[in-house]
Amino acid sequence: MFTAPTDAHIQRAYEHAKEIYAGYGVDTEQAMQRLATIPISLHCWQGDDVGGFEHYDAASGGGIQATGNYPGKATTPDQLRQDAGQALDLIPGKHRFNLHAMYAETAGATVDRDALKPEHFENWVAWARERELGIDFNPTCFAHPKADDGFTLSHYDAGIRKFWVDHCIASRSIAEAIGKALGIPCVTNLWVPDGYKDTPVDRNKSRMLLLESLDSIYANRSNPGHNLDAVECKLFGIGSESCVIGSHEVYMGYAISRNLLLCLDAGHFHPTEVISDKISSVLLYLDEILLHVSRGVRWDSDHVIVLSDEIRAIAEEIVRGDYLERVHIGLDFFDASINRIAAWVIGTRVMIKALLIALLEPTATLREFERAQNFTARLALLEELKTLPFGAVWDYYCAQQNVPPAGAWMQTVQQYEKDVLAQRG
Ligand code: RNT
Ligand code: ZN
Repeated sequence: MFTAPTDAHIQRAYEHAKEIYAGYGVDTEQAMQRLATIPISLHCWQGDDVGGFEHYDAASGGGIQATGNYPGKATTPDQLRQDAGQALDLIPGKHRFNLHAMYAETAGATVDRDALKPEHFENWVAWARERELGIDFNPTCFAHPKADDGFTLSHYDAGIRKFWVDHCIASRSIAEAIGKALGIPCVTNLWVPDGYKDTPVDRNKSRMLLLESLDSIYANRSNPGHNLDAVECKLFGIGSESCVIGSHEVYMGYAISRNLLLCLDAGHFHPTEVISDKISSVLLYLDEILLHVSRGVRWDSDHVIVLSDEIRAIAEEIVRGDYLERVHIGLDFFDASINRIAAWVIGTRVMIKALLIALLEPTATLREFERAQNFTARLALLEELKTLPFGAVWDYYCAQQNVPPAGAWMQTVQQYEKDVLAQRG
């Protein structure tokens, strides 16, 4: 079923593909070289269904929900690292790992979120250093008793607001320490679930409270060499259908006025709105942005990404706009109904593949057509490009990066499932 093509086969197919692309003026070698420099941030939470290692009796998961019960979920930090390590071994290139505060290691002690310290992430840093990974970070403002009514930074109770402000400040300090230790800046993304299930009468007050909390959190600026701060908006969530306090407009204005990064999550807008169209818009005003690449099916369902038109369009926008240095690419999907390691591998390989396809595009030619208003030629060429043999270049790239090509990686995942996942209680 999942057979590996031979090296000779990969080589032959690549030589053929290289010639075809050269005919379009595209240098496949250059595309692969560029591709190898683009890090993707793998989210730790795909490995355990956004669980974390704390044991709070919390009713609310902040409206984000992994569905499914696939056996073998990681339940300890070591298991999560082992699983993520297996996934990373099957993904070409050097990447990043995205942690949430709820993945702290407190050695059995109860440390509430406002008291978390860099030392609680030491094992993660050691692991990242060993694997040459950058780390990204997120305060966890959900799945906690103090978030059970769905409000955190915009809560009417000043004490609860302070708790979450302190947690976010603690998270930023941890991120700075991590970025400093690794010598690669951490991107710290803030998302809060705050919002109203039913129609509120005072949207303004809640948004003013959020703004006040945010200003306390970001009062001290980070050294950009250690930490970059991003804020993530949302249109609606389960339990916040009528009004999300941190809407797009709230955070767009906030990021611009405070010089922060804006995080665009592919599932956080109206269903026919796409973030591929937003990248060039928001980058008129912001230096850098963060993406949460995800796939909504009918709603913000966080399905594993596939090589869809929109994922390709996101990659094309980044490459065509020459935004690779300004766009941080993070993943944000979670599926508990399939092998979780495969989910990481499939989604991350899709993102890299989409970037490869974008790098193999004869963009200059397309741009000339567009400037000459030759939209017929533009459409014709765009359609022709869709059937060029990028798969052969992809296989060759995987081999070059010492990871299995095509479906061959699934053999490893299936073996790992038998040897490791099936042995977990
Ligand atoms: C929720 C946001 C947020 C989370 C992660 C776990 O709607 O997308 O980014 O998915 O922080
Ligand atoms: Zn997100």
